[in-house]
Amino acid sequence: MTNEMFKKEAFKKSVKDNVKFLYRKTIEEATQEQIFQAVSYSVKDVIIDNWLATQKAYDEQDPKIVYYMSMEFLMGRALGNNLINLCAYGEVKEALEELGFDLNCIEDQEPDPALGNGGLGRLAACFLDSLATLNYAAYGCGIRYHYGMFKQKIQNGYQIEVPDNWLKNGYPFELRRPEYAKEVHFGGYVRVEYDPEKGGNKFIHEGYQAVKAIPYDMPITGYDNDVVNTLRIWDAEPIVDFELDSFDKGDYKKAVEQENLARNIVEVLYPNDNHYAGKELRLKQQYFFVSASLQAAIAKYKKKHDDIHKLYEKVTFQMNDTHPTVAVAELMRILMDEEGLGWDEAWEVTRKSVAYTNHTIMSEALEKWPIELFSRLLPRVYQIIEEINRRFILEIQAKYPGNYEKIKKMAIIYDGQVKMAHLAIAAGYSVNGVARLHTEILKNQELKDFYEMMPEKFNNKTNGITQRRFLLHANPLLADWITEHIGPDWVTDLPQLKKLAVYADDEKALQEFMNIKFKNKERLAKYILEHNGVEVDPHSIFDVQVKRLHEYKRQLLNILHVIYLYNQIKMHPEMEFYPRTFIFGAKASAGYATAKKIIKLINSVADVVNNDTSINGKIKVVFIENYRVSNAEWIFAAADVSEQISTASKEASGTGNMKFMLNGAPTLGTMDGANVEIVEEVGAENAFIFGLSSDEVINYENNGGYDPNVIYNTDEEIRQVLMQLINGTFSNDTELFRDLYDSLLNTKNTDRADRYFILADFRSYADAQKRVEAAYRDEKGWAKKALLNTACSGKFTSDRTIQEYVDDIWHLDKVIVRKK
Ligand code: GPV
Repeated sequence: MTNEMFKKEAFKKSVKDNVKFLYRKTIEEATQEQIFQAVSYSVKDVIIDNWLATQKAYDEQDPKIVYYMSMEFLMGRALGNNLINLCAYGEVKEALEELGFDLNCIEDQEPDPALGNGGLGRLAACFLDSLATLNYAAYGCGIRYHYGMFKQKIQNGYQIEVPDNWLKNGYPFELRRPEYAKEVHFGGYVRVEYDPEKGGNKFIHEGYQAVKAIPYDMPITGYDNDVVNTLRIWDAEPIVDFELDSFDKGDYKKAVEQENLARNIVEVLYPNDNHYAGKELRLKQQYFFVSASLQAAIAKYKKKHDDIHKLYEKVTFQMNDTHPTVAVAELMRILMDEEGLGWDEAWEVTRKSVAYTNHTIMSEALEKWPIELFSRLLPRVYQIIEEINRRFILEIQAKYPGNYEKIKKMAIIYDGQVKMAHLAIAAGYSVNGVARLHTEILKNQELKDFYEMMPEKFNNKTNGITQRRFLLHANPLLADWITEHIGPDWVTDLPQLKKLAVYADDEKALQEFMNIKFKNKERLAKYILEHNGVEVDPHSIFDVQVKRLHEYKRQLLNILHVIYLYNQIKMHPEMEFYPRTFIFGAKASAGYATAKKIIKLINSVADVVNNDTSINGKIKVVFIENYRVSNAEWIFAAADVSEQISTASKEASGTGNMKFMLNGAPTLGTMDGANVEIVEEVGAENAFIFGLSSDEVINYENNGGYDPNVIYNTDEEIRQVLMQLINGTFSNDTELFRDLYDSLLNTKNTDRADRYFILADFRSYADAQKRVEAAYRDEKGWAKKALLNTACSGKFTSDRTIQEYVDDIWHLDKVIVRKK
């Protein structure tokens, strides 16, 4: 049911009024960007009504609220998504057409808010969409970075990072809320004082630097239910503008420091994915948004409730990885120092209020802060962690008397470091992994000791994605086709897609399904031509790997295999080969040299292969610049093959895998993360699985690795590929890819050769790729596989994931919003 506002004439008038009001221009004079702003304000008008109605409903019904605490929210563009969720996309498109504008182009004016790196941040965004759609009261809590994920340019094959000033023209979908500002304190010292009233000690934090946290709210619209939740991201401002006063008092230095702190703290998102860098500013960011968010949550609770002991009945905090886990100690601090609770009371409330999600087993991602840094920056919070640690060690000792190994492995503070995951697990009432296999590895390997001590906390929540963005908005042709065949309910009930399975042998349906895929491939081909200057043939197989660049994700395996195919075609020009377009898209963390070198290699291989006329265009390699949410939507819709080829055990879940599946691309992958569950849903015959199992990988790792040189010495074709990295085939500089070559064969720069089992899996991968080609030649057979992938993707909606969080962890109440 659409709002009156979206009736064409009313909407057109509203847009015209906004253009006049905002820019003193007529529609004819306005730029596309100005039209985008005007349209967004018209849409925001409607949203604000729903926002108010939602707040009112929450006030009246007093539901339990989840606060999803995350350093990252990779929202993607809001305009199109809001129109989709308000069920007004079609009407607005038509209204704009009548004004002479193309909604797609207007959407394209919006900066892509990239306040996240990759999967973890995008998951947070999908969760907010599902929470609103399922009528649950939720806040996203995060940081309003002035610069989000950098913009990637490719120059001469190298990644160049360009700052992404997403706020440059003002962002229409945010609302500054200065009335909810909070103060956050850093540094200083703790003074202990006897408090006769309490009959105990009082801890007073003094000499700190203060920063003002100002919330900006972004609306999160539910699908067709009038719910509008809030993503609250915090900006920092100096407490006082520069004061001569403090100069006189000799506090000049401090006044300047305080101002700099405010300026620096929210400046930029750390571009690390699955990697901990240990920077002090990062810990400042964490504490900054966690403290502000907790203060706001408690203030909101206290408006309606007077017993702080029962906070957990109405409030729950989900910690998205260890990044916000300082929340455990900060909540203790607020409860004790500000609310006056004793330790045991505060601990009971805290332990019932916080829950933790683990997103990786990669050891380099584990956050461990040096005591020195931590205690200097957050002296009172550190004191509290020491006490939590002391008591936790007593518990370990009580359970395992005399077993000092356990303490060494499980303590929160050990070896001069504060281990954030241990803090989260010791305090949290729930610890979850993000796919079944990942959770099993946590329980049996990485967090085994914790699992044995407190098995009741551990649970799995397999990730999901929102079909509203990744099908309804991303792939309108397929969305319409699905609705024609099974009705529209899949938009909020994705398992309905199963009904498509009856068309798996229906030639007409299969033909239509593949025609849509072809149109989406044409759309992507056009994008690639415009943005990369490379011509690709939509009749070729679109074989796609898009995700962050990381060694464990093995883009290197993919490109080495491309080299191998290229060699085969050159050696046997008569060989049958179905034309293939290998599409890559990936950002590398700015400081991750190996990852950047792999980008260069992909582009160098592309240069050679794409320009070698002797192979008749049978292989094309494309590196899509600046992969992000907005172009991802087009890429998923156009993919034939979904590359999910991480070293088994390393990818906690993956979520791109689900987006490909939803759009009808079979998985070519290892038995890793959620791939396992994808294969379970769609059937092994509709996927292409290869490689070592996670058990095999872990087994090798526990026994010192394996020897890739055996493969190198016995497999001539693999050896040839590796030699080509250092013999000038892809670069005149034979040293350029030497490090990549070395990383595969010797221990020069690492402790283990081929850490990610690329050579071990190479043959098995090449074989799976052969099976892909054979399957694709069978047109009907392939169409059936593609369609069944869509049909079987129902499990992977984030609606399901969120409902599981609600049922097993959060226990929220549904809220109905009715507007007058
Ligand atoms: I830790 N993930 C991420 O994107 N960034 C991180 O810093 C960490 C984890 C990802 C995992 O790598 C994916 O496997 C997973 O699907 C995603 O988090 C969401 O759970």
